[in-house]
Amino acid sequence: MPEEVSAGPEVSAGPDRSTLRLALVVGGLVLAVLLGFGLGRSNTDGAATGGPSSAAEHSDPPGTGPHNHGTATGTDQGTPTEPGGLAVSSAGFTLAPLGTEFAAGRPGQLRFQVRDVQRRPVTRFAIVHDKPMHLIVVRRDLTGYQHLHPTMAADGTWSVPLTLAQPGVWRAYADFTVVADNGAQTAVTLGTDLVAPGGYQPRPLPDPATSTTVDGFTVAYQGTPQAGATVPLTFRVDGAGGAAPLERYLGAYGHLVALREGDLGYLHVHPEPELVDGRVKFWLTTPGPGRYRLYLDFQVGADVHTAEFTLVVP
Ligand SMILES: [Cu+2]
Repeated sequence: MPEEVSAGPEVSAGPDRSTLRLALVVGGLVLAVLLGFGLGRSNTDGAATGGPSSAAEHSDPPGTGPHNHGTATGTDQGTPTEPGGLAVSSAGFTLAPLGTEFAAGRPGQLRFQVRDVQRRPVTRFAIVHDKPMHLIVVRRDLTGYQHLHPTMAADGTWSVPLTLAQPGVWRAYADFTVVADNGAQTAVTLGTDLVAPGGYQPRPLPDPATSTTVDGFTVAYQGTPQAGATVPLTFRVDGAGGAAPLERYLGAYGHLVALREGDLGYLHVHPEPELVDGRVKFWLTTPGPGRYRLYLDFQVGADVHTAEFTLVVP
């Protein structure tokens, strides 16, 4: 009896302790599950998107979201507005140039691969704006802009003739969309430096303007970019006799690239496929205050011209 009595409190205390233990165990499990879920989710995000800077775009299933050259969309999902092209490796893909040195002013050949996490060259790319690969090259002072379309060999090696006109350090951006075995598409812009040895004479960025002339055309834009926002920009192109007869180029009536001074971040631009009131319309995401250089490619009479603007975002 004493044992039972003494056992009584033990027994009555027993359930409390085991309840407590159970609670701790269950709580621990819940915590572990939550933690695992969180880790799993962030891993998935990292694998699918290459980091927070590009989450929105890469989560867009093919054809469902507006395409954006660069990385993230900033319009509808409240997503990050960070520029692309700042890294040689992102979203599990690495830009691997086969040679980065060019003789200034002499025709050369840029060759590169896009490699996956297993270092295998990627060979499946989606056609975006009429091309599977868009290559932008510009000197680090934002001069010498070129927009090229390399061709890919069966082994995944891309090549394109390239001349770096002046000595200096140049930036090359590979803007592409990889197609995975399951059909999932990942849009990435990777960047790498190229060099042309010699005396580098950097040029100051031209003054800001919303109008410029190129090859006899006057190009002007309307729109007020704001830090951290996506806003419309519309461009009008005039020739000698008024509005120039714009032709489709890369699936739209123009192709716009915007680069940030300082780090040469590659901004996100969404083109509208059709003219709007005779104007070429884009949605531009500017990540923050600063100076930017805009490059508008447009085609008239089967020739492509590039109008450049300096933009200051207060
Ligand atoms: Cu292109």
